[in-house]
Amino acid sequence: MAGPCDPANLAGRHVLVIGLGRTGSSLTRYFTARGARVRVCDRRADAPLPGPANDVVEVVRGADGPELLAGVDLVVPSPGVSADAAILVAAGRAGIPVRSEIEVAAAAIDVPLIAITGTNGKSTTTSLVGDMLEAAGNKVFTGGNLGTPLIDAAGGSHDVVVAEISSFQLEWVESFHPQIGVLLNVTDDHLDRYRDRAHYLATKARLFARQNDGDAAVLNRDDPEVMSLLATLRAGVRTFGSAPAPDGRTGQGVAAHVAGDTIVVREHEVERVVSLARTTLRGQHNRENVMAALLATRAFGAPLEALQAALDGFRGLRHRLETVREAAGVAYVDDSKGTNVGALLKSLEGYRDGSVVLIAGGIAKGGDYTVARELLARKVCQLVLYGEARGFLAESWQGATETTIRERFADAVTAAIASARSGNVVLLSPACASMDQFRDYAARGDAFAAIVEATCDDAVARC
Ligand code: UMA
Repeated sequence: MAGPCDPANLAGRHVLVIGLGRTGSSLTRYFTARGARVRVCDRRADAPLPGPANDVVEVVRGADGPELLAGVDLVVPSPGVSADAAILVAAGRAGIPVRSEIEVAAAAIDVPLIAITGTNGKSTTTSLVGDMLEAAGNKVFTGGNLGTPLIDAAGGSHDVVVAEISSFQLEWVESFHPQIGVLLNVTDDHLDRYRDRAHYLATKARLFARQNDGDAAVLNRDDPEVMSLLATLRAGVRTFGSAPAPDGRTGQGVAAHVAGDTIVVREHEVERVVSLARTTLRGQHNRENVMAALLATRAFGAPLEALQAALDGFRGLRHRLETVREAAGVAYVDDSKGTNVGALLKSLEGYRDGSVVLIAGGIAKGGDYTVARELLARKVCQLVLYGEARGFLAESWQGATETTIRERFADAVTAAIASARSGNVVLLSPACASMDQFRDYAARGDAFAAIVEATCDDAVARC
């Protein structure tokens, strides 16, 4: 039965798109190209226009209230719009279908879709899967929450689509159906938007809801919350973990584990080995990302040699433990994309005890930040807190280590640089969202790099 997003039935429909960010602009292009009339709104009066004015697009800026539902027969919110926004509640009451952008996109994508979610590591894993499938000779669209909206894959000539999927994007899906789904891990995040952790996990689990026994679900065996979904899945399950899988926990007999400097992928009776010797991806969390990528790409049928070559050539992501400068024995590392406490834990684990000057702060995401206290005490010699969450973080981590507090980000970075000694790492791993002082995490990471560059250049010039 054709759903409200069926691309063949869009001509003449009246669609309301909420949000004029990346998602809203791409959706507006997509719908108008298929003959729909679009009203696109944004609560910000200065939101960017989606393109030149024309007859089929009505742009409303400075409003996102229920009055905009008049005459509309489909609503597509941007991921940043919360499900309890008045306009979405009113749409529900009026019986107007609400669908997320990924649902609209998936209805128009007619090649295999690999969807990757989890609290942390999904951008790295998505990029790695994209690179691996390209190395295997495929034309690949790699995007989604990573940056390029999934809807941009519609109508393209790809062999396969690889998408990072956030919980926000899974809020309004009914028939979203990836052939290969990956759930990396679940830790506290976005608890300012979900009732509790169970609600957050249930939202992530919607990734698998439409899968059937011809599909693959890739799960982290070491994460009990991820594994709690096992009984609900219809897809063939493939798991990864730090130790070999005990019998009976791997579904179809396909699993991966770490063995020294290698990953062993066991496919029924056959074991294949992938070397980690040449990869720049460090730390246990990256081993998990690599195992997930290997299982997803093997489920797609990619040959091992191509996967190894892509892994060896993969250089990691911007703002994800990215070393932006090394000077006077100090490394400056931008992990601005680490916007929750789980990401902070994973990043800190990779460093020597007592070596880290940590910059954290921004807007806290809810949840329990005290879980980081013990690791902070061990790894961090100087903690510099900034932004809206500075008081909350200082309280959560009280007594863990020497702490400096600044309101402005730039002042925090300057204080961190001043306190660093040879052998230290100045690490921006904020554990919080950036939007109190920046457009997004990338702008925060760029600001960090710019201050580091200017300060180090200045120091060199003074010598
Ligand atoms: N807006 C309203 N009303 C609201 C809420 C927002 O009008 O109630 C407007 C805002 O004023 C703004 C626009 O909506 O102008 C922005 O929409 P958006 O926040 O959804 O941003 P997009 O530019 O469309 O980016 C989104 C994702 N953003 C979020 O999920 C918050 C991007 O993920 C994603 O890369 C992009 O779609 C393409 O898929 C970013 C992110 O932070 C990286 N994601 C979260 C995360 O990774 O933790 C989930």
